[in-house]
Amino acid sequence: MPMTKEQAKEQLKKVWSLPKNSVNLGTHHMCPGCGEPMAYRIIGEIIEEMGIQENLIQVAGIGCYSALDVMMQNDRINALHGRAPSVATGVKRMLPDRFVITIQGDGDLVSEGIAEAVHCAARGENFTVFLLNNMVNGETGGHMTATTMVGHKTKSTLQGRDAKVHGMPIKTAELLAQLEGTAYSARGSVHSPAAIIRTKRMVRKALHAQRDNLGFSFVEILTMCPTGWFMETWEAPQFMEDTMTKYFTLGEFKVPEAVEAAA
Ligand SMILES: Cc1ncc(C[n+]2csc(CCOP(=O)(O)OP(=O)(O)O)c2C)c(N)n1
Ligand code: SF4
Ligand SMILES: [Mg+2]
Repeated sequence: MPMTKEQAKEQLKKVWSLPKNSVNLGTHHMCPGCGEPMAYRIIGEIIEEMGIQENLIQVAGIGCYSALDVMMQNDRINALHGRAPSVATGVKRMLPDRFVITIQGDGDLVSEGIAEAVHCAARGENFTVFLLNNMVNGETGGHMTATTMVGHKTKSTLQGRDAKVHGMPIKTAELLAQLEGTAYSARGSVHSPAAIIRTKRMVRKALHAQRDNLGFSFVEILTMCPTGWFMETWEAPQFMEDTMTKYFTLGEFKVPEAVEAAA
């Protein structure tokens, strides 16, 4: 049965009601069609749902998304490019009763800082890393990162990434799932309502894993960067559906029973 006008109004109210206590996304300065604000909103909604914003320390990476950090209603430390997981290790070890998260881009975490994430996962550090993967160094002009797909055009690969010259991209969620200290590893996306709902579940499970001291938890979130991809805003989600998610498969790569039970 089609929705009544009243039901549609109620649905829209829900869509437009932003989390109030955890993240204030009222206005921001990102490009139209950027996926990063949606990723922040998802993280903020779960922080709010768990009521942990006053007991959470975010270690921030450096990228376009850094402009959104000031809108997070939680304590925050800015780390050097790629070094957030090491800073988070120190914070969590000193303050084990706090929730500790990092939010990092692919240029930050994968190109420059993959060693940090790998060692933290191997050690089973009990915090949560969120990777916003848009396949470019967005903030510095849209050049290739270690996650750029083969054939994808960026400012430094105008003919598309060439595997012979640039090597193959890194699939971070699969990589970190291999390590014994990793409790949870998954990849979500913000390119469609269904993907957003699924990603929210992943973010919840990752933070529940941390709450229950299960070890390192990780969620990679694919985000649109129409500016860096030389695309119109409306083309980017379709590109993700047709191409990007075919290479970067969405799903969970490590979910021990304890995490499943905790969520
Ligand atoms: C050690 C170091 N190297 C390089 C930079 C320059 N830099 C700042 S932001 C950035 C790009 C970040 O890209 P990403 O993490 O993917 O985030 P996005 O902008 O795509 O959201 C780079 C290379 C830096 N600040 N510090
Ligand atoms: S350059 Fe890309 S990542 Fe940066 S704000 Fe614009 S769309 Fe978002
Ligand atoms: Mg990026």
